[in-house]
Amino acid sequence: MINRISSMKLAERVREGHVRAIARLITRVESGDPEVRQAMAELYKSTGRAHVVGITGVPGAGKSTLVTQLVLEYRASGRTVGVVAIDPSSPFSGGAILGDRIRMGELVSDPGVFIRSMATRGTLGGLARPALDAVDLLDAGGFDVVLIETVGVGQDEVDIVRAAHTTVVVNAPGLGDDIQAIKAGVLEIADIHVVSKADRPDSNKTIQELKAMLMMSLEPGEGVWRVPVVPTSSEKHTGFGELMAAIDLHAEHLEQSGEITERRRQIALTRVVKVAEEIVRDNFARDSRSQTEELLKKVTQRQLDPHGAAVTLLKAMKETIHESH
Ligand SMILES: Nc1nc2c(ncn2[C@@H]2O[C@H](COP(=O)(O)OP(=O)(O)OP(=O)(O)O)[C@@H](O)[C@H]2O)c(=O)[nH]1
Ligand SMILES: [Mg+2]
Repeated sequence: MINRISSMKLAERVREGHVRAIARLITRVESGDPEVRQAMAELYKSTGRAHVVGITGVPGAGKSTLVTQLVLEYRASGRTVGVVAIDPSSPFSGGAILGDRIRMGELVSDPGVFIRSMATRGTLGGLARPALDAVDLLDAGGFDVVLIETVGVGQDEVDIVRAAHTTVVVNAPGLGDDIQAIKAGVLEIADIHVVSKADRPDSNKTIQELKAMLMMSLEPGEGVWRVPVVPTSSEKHTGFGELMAAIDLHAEHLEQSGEITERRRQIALTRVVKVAEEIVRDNFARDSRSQTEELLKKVTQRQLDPHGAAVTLLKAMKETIHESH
């Protein structure tokens, strides 16, 4: 392309808070553009300021609706908000996506809000890297809070919320008898539970069940975070202020207890491992070298065990991984 602006130049603009530059770099990150890596590495130095909130729950739990309402709360409190939504049900791409379409209209024209929907299909490798790169871009761009919406199904999606400071699990009433969070394996990663659609008569049952469940897993002791259950309703416009307050309280708890250090370490670990996994998977996928085929044949014929083959391949890979990967 003629006169294509470099990613480094765009990174500079991101740091100055230009949202167009954020949008363009997210697109490059999504397309796996190798030129963007150096810019992302540079930008990473300017991250670490935003409070990152992961919002997860089963399909249809009410996540997108909740995110929209929460964005409005943050704006009313004077904070800027970036949203990265991994929204498979979204009929849109790269734009506004969330539940409450009419109120979304207000948000789209607000420079204190940036919303990006990311594709779940057609991306090379996993979702985690582009999604977390997008979070970095919003963080470096000066957004106070970054919300990540993902469906709580699948390892990649769970790993994305693991890279958040505060994780909110959304539970909807009437989606089955069991607590969905347990089924989806996200009960224990919740810092805050939301029972959405609290205008529905069956929501009380869900609230009670969740509270009972949390009582059982309660750790004794002072200074331990007590996972709250926050009912919300977008119909009645209730609970979103309480949810924002609970997130703020959790952020405060992390700081005051010193847990933030361990949380940051955990986030760093998740991210490094995710990228390493992706690099390895990528290399395997594109590696048609005869050595791979040779090794696979040996494994099939029981001349070599899978572990031995993996170690051999990883050693060989070391030579071919580029910085810009
Ligand atoms: N009654 C009621 N319905 C709600 C509420 N919040 C969301 N809904 C409805 O629940 C359905 C799912 O809402 P979404 O916000 O799209 O849920 P989601 O979790 O983002 O869904 P996916 O992204 O597809 O996983 C929609 O039909 C919403 O209108 C609420 O507070 N009360
Ligand atoms: Mg959604």
